[in-house]
Amino acid sequence: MDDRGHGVDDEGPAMRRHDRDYDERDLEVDDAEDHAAGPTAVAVSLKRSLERMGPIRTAQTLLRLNQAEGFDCMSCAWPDPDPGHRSVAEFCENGAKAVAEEATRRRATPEFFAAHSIADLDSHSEHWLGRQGRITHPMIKRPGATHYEPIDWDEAFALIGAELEALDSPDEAIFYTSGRASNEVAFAYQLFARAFGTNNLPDCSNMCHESTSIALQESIGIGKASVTLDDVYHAELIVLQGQNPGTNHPRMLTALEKAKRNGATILSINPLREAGLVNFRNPQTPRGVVGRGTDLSDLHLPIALNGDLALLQAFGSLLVEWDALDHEFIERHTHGFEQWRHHVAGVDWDVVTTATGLSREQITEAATLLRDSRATVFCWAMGLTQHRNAVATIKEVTNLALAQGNIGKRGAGLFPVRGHSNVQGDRTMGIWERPPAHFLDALQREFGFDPPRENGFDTVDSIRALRDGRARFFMGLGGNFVQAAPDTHVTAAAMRRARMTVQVSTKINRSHLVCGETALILPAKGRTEQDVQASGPQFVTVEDSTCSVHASRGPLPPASAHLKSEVEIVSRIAEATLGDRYGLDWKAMRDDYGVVRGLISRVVPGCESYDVNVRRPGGFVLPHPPRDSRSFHTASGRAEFAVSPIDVLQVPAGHVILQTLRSHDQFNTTVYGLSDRYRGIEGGRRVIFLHRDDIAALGFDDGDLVDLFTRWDGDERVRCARSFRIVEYDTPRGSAAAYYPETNELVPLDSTARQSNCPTSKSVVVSLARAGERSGECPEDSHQGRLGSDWSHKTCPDPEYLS
Ligand SMILES: Nc1nc2c(c(=O)[nH]1)N[C@H]1C(S)=C(S)[C@@H](COP(=O)(O)OP(=O)(O)OC[C@H]3O[C@@H](n4cnc5c(=O)[nH]c(N)nc54)[C@H](O)[C@@H]3O)O[C@H]1N2
Ligand SMILES: Nc1nc2c(c(=O)[nH]1)N[C@H]1C(S)=C(S)[C@@H](COP(=O)(O)OP(=O)(O)OC[C@H]3O[C@@H](n4cnc5c(=O)[nH]c(N)nc54)[C@H](O)[C@@H]3O)O[C@H]1N2
Ligand SMILES: [Mo]
Repeated sequence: MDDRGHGVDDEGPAMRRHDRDYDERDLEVDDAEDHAAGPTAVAVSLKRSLERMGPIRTAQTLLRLNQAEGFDCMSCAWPDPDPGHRSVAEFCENGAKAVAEEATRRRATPEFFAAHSIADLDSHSEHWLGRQGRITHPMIKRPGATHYEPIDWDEAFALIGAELEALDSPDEAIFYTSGRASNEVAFAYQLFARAFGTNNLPDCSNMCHESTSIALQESIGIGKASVTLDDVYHAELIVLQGQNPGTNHPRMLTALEKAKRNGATILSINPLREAGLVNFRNPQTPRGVVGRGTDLSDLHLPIALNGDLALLQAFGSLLVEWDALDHEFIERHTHGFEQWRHHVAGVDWDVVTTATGLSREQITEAATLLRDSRATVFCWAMGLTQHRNAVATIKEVTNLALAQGNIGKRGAGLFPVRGHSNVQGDRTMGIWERPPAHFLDALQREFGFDPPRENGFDTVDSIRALRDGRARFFMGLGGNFVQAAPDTHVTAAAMRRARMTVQVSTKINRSHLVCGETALILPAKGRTEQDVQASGPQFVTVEDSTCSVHASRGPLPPASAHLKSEVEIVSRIAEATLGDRYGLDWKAMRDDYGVVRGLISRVVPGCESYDVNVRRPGGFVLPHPPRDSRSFHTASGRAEFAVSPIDVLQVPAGHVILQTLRSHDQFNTTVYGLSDRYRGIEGGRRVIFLHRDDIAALGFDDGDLVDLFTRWDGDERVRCARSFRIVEYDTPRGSAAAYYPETNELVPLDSTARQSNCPTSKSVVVSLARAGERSGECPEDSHQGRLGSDWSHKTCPDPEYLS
């Protein structure tokens, strides 16, 4: 173990023995599990933590995770119980894995970068890259160089400042954010971008809950959840639609268990019968350890991919027919009800049953649950947001909530469950390519400069701009843009056209290897680490899915003495670019984050006395007019019913719809390991889940190796992803699934949700061919080289899954 920045292999001889690229032929398929968590989850958490962090760091981190005086888990945006009601271990298996990933004792040092060329690194999988440990020094790839080499921080900042100043227009620069960034750095970053002169502030939200934000903003006047955790506990009915809580928000299962004990009914709507929807064995209760746990879903609708809009309209028609409506709420608070009633009353049941793959009886049974509930919470995530018709679908969820008065009352509401731990806070702080006028006005009042008023580039538009040479500078505040974005080859080629790319990161990822002419890696302190600045120890703040804002303080010494905090990095870049333009005092901001919080309190609505409120145990809750007082800041001053035609995704014969989703052993593009335990997949990731009859109809057998192809109307290019093993699975006919990011190649850049421009990662129309049979069909074939080199079969083993 060595924290001073030397490349140390803490995984010991076992790891070294198996440190070869992994062979997907070792992949094992077993039955899917019928419950989530249980003792195995605890065992896996501890095993991973001890392996990566050792016993002392494990204790130092896990006992402070999500505690009032501790640090906020970076794995998801699930809210914490009130300070008095947290358990000693207020974390989940995947939270523990996220902490272990960051607090690992391994280090990627300058010696490591000297020993591995960029091309060599690019030949490895995301999993292997992540295993090389924390980056210890700022690094640069100079034009034409084959390797990264260390660079002085001061020189790095000066280079970036000079590059930015040399652009023809500020709009040639792109400032991306991943949703882990704290409120303090997010505020400083957007202030810098706007003082520099651009609204090009895309973020991961553009690929995530953007459809939600747009839909809710238009329907109820604010793009955020209208519930608190207490509402989940007191709901009569909880609808879980397009979400896999057992893997992606495991602490939600504890809340669902509590709701069930209070008498709630759960309706799950998902093509897959995910383990976390079926049964939860809470490892903190005797029943969860030795008993059979708590059954969660009372009714499961195995809907076909993209069928939700049709389903929700059918629900609406039945509620109207049964007069299961809250007429008083509709009368007092809404607009457009009659048009909606008329529209859903005319719903075509043939279309509904075709689009959903469900029978009229199944749908009617589910609708009775809505009818009989006086307080319903609607939860959703990527299964609803990443489709062409996503915005319409989410407005339809809202229609149902409005029709039954399920907003602004206890136990009821709309609950988009966010992904990244602070993605919601980043938006609140102004990370937004389409900032509202009032936010820009507030910036102008506070700082006295004219912020740019035109909308900037979102994620997809940023790729287009880089591709077309309209942008030349890319900075990523966290994240892994190249691997998270759609249409991998198009994105990679676009990024390679940049004159300079700058990545603020903790670990090596693909976006360091697919980069601009000059590329910088600026290593940052993470959430788990102490942050001491000129005025003393600092903390940062974050906002969860339920608008609750609180502080986070890292317990560990930083991974290397050369790391800087994100606030320091951003403020130093700002200084190097703007000097003291507009009198912005960047030094004061980084010396004391309280100064940034002072600015936030004067600019961001709802954040008055910010620095005081966030210091309270548990923090404070931001205002939400529909939740707090049933007021709706829309154009009409009322909540809006929306009328949307049902559009059903047409799938040509010989094709299926593919959704690209997460395994139980990854955080987005960070692949922790190769175990998707709940779905019975061990030791590999290149699988495609298909219904038994689809496998036969397409002429294959379970276990066959296939290549996946997709063609997009807009261009004639065939996209392909090679070598996926067919796994027979309990998914509806015509609905397939495979892991992200291996399949991002297949998501066409121009295939996005209407209005929100979110890539349609959950509805890609694909055809299959026996592996190698249709070779040479794709201009850039992922088999011969994904991003220029051959890594498609390779991933690094996790020692525990071998032997
Ligand atoms: N451990 C872990 N935690 C995470 C993440 C992670 O990668 N790992 N990622 C974080 C982030 S950024 C996010 S956004 C969230 C993501 O959380 P989720 O949205 O749960 O993530 P996905 O794996 O994309 O799962 C989508 C779910 O929707 C279902 N689904 C897909 N298409 C449809 C459809 O058309 N209709 C319906 N009804 N269901 C559908 C899928 O079967 C799957 O269960 O999790 C966050 N938390
Ligand atoms: N096909 C397909 N594509 C998708 C999705 C999908 O479901 N299907 N989901 C989309 C969604 S919901 C999202 S949110 C995006 C995710 O997009 P991103 O947020 O861009 O990607 P991540 O994989 O979360 O980013 C991981 C990287 O963040 C860096 N990092 C980790 N911690 C820190 C930190 O504390 N500070 C800094 N500076 N860096 C850190 C690490 O270097 C790591 O490599 O992907 C989207 N892409
Ligand atoms: Mo996300």
